[in-house]
Amino acid sequence: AQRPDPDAAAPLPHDASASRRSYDVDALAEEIVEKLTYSIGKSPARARKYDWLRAVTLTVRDRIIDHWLEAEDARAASGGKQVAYLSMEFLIGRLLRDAINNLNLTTQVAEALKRYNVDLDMIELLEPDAALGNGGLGRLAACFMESMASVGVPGFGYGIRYVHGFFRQEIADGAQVELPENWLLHGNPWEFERRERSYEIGFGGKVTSVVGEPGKPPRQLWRPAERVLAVAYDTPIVGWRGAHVNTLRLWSAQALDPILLDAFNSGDHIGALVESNKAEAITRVLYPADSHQAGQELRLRQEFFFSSASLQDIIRRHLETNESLSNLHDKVSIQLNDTHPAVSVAELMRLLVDVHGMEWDEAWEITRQTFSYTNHTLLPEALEHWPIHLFERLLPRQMQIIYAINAAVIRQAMESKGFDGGRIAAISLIDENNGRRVRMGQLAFVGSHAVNGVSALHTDLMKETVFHALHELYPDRIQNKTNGVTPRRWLMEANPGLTSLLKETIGEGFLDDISKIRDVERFATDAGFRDRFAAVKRENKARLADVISERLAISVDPDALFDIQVKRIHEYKRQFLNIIEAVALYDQIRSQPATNWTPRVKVFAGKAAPSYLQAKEIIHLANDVARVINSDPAVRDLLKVVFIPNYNVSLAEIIMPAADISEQISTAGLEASGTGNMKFALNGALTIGTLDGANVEMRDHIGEENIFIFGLTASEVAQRRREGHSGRSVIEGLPLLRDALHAISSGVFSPDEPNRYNGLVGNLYNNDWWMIAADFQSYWDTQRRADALWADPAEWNRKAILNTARMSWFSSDRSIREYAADIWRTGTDA
Ligand code: B1N
Repeated sequence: AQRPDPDAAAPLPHDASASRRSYDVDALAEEIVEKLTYSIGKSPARARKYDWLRAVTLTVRDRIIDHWLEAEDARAASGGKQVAYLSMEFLIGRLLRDAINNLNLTTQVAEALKRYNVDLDMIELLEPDAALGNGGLGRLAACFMESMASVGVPGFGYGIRYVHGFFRQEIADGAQVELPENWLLHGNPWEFERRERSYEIGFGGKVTSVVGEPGKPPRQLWRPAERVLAVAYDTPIVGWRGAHVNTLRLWSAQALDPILLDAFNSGDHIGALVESNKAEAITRVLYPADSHQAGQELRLRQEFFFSSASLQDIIRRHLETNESLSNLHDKVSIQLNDTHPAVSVAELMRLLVDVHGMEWDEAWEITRQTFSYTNHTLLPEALEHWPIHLFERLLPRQMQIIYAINAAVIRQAMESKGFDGGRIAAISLIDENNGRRVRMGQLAFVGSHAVNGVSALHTDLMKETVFHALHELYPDRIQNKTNGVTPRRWLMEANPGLTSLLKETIGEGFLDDISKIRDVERFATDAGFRDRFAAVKRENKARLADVISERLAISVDPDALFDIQVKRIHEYKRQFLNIIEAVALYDQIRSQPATNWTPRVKVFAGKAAPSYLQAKEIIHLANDVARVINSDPAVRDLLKVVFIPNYNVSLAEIIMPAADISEQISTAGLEASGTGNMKFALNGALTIGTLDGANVEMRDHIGEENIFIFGLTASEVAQRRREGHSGRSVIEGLPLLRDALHAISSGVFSPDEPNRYNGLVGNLYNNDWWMIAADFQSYWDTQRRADALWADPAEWNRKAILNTARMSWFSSDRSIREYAADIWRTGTDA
C-alpha cells in the first residue's frame, strides 16, 4: 500500500469561531479596502473597476474559506463516504453573485461598496463567465456542484482547467465567427493552485510482464514513453446559507521538464520547448462539439489525463485515512458524467491490480461498486468509440485490461443468459463492424453498479435502444434520474423581482425548501397578485429589450409576446422549424394586414459547433430572416426576429426571466432531457414543446392545460422513419409551409446569394429526417392557440403563475437527493 504523504500536515482541528470573519457592513467595508491596499497594492482613489472586483472577490472568498476548512475537518473526522463527480465540463458562469447570495451577504456587500461610490451590480458584471463546457451537460455538472453543497453531500468535482473555454461567438454578415475565449486573462481569484497535489500521467510506451511471487500470475508493468504532470487547482463551491463548501478540483497539464536544456544549450531554442508545449496542449482548449464525437488523439489524451489524475488523487486521499483499498467503494462513489471519463474503469483496474497489487476479481468487484455512469445522449454520432490502433498506441495497458473485461463479460453472458451471435456483438466492448473500435458506453456500463438516464423518456429509450442487450444481461442496473436546475442561480439570482414578490406573498420558506413555492398556487386567481406578477415579467422583458438594443441596435417592445429559443444550434433541436414559422407568419401578416395579429418578438441565441455546417446555415438563416423582417415597414411592430450573439450562462440569466414562451421543440426522442426548459418554466414562461425529454414530466407536474404540447411522439417518429417518411407530399399539401420554404430557397432572405438555403430546404423535401415538415401544421396551430391565450392576459398570467408554482420538483436539489439515496448511498443533511 502507498505510504502516507510525509508532507501532509497532521489534521488539526480548525477553530472556526476564532477566525470567522464578520458579516457586518463596517467590517466588510474595511476589509475590502484592506484587500485593495495590501493584496492588490492600490489606494481606493486609484483603484480601477477590476481592482474593486478583485478586492470584493477576495473579501467574500475569505468567508467561504472559513466554511471550507470546517467542512474538510468534519469530513476527515467522520470518515464518511464522499462523492467524486468526474466531468469533462463544468459550465460555471460567474461565481461572485452566487457566492454572495449563498452567504446571504447581498445587502451588506452592496452597502459596504456604496460607501466608496461603487455599485455591486456593475462590479459583478465585470467577472468573466467561466465557460468550461458546451451546454446542458456542463451546466448540469455546475448545478449539481451547487446543489451538493446546498443539501450536504460531501464531494469533489473533478475536471479540466481549460485555458480557453468555449469560444466567443460573433455574427459577421449574418454568419457565425468563432473567436478565442480567454477567461484567465486577469487571473482567477477563486482558484488555489495545489502544487502538492500533482500526479504523473503516462502515455504510450510498452507493457512488460514481470514474474511474480511463486504461485502468483506475472504482474504487468506499463512503461509509458511520455509523462506529463497534472497539477490541481481548487475552487470552493459554497452551498445555500454557507452550510457546506465542496471543492471543484480542475487539472492543469505541465511538462515534467519545462525546458530541454541539452537542446537549448546547443542553440535549438524552439526544440527546447517542444515537450512543454506538447504537455500543456492537453488542457489548452475545450472541444466545442456537444453532439459529435471529436475523434482526435488530443481528445482521448484529455479524457485519460483527467481520469487518471482524479483516480490517483482519490486513491491517495483514501490511503491517508485507510489501511488498504479493499474498502474504497465504502468511502467513495465515482460518478462518470457521460462516457468522457469512461476510460477510468480500465485505469482504476490498472491502479488497483498493477500498482497496488490487488487480485483481479477483488479489484473488479470494487471497481464496479465504486463507479456509476450517467448517459446524456442516444444520438449515434455522439456515442464515443475509439479506433483500437489509436487506443492501443496511447494506452497499451488499459487496452489489455479492456480485452480482459470484455472476455469476462461475454463469458458470463453466454453462461448465465445463453447469449450468442447478435446479442454478444451488441454487448461487446469492441465494435467489430466499423474498423474495430472500443465502445466507451459499453465500458462505462459494465464497469458501473448503476447506470442512469436523465429523464423518464430518455431512460426508457436507453433500455429499448443502445443498451437493449446490456439491459437484458443486467436488468437492475439502469435507473432514471431526471435532471434539475439550481433555484438559487436560476430563480433567486436571475430573477430578484420575482423572488421579492414571492417572499412578500408566501414568506421566505421556499428559499430553504423550494417545494414550498407551491403555496403561491392559490394566488393564481388573485387579480392583484396576477398584476404584480405581470409587472415583474414586464420589467424583466424591459431589461432584455435594453440588452437587445445595446448589442444589436434593434428596438423591441416589452409589451409584445417574447417567444424565445436559446440553446445549442442543432438540427434535432429544430431552430429551423421555428424560423420557418416566423417566415410563414411574416407572409400572413403582409397578405392579411387587417387581421388582429399578436405582436411577437422571436428571440434566438446559441452557438454551432465550428465544423457543423448545417447548424451554421441555420444561424445564417435566422440572421438573414431577421434583417429582412425587421426592416420591412409592412410588418410594423407585429413581428421582430432577433439573434443575440454569444449565448452563455450570464446571458441566459437575463433571458430566462424575460420569456413569455419557451420553445422546446426537438424531434421527439432526441433531446435526452433539456434543462433550459426547466429554467424558463420556473420563471413563469409557458412552454411550447414536443413530448420529448423532461418536457413529458414537466407536463405531468404543471398540468397539460398549462403547457402547449404539439407534434409527433417518439414512437410515432420511429414509425415514420421505418416507413420511409419524406417531406415532399406533406409540403405539397400545405401551402403555408410550401410558400415559406419557397421564399427561403428562392433567395428572398439572401438576395446576395439566392441559392444559399437550397440544401437546407432540399433536405425537407427529400428526407425530412427531423420531422420538420411532418410537425409543421401542428406547431403552427399551437402557436395560434398561444396567440389566442395572449389576448386574455388574466388567463395567461394565471397559467404562468401555475408554472412557477409547480416546477419545484425540477430543482437539482431533488436530483441530487435521488442520486445520494439510490446510487451513491451517501447521506444528506436534509
Ligand atoms: O445533456 C444535458 C441534457 O439536458 C441534454 O438533453 C443533452 O443533449 C445534453 C458530447 C454532450 N448530451 N450529450 C452532451 C456534451 C459534450 C460532448 O462533448 C456530448 N450533452 C448532452 C444534461 O443531461
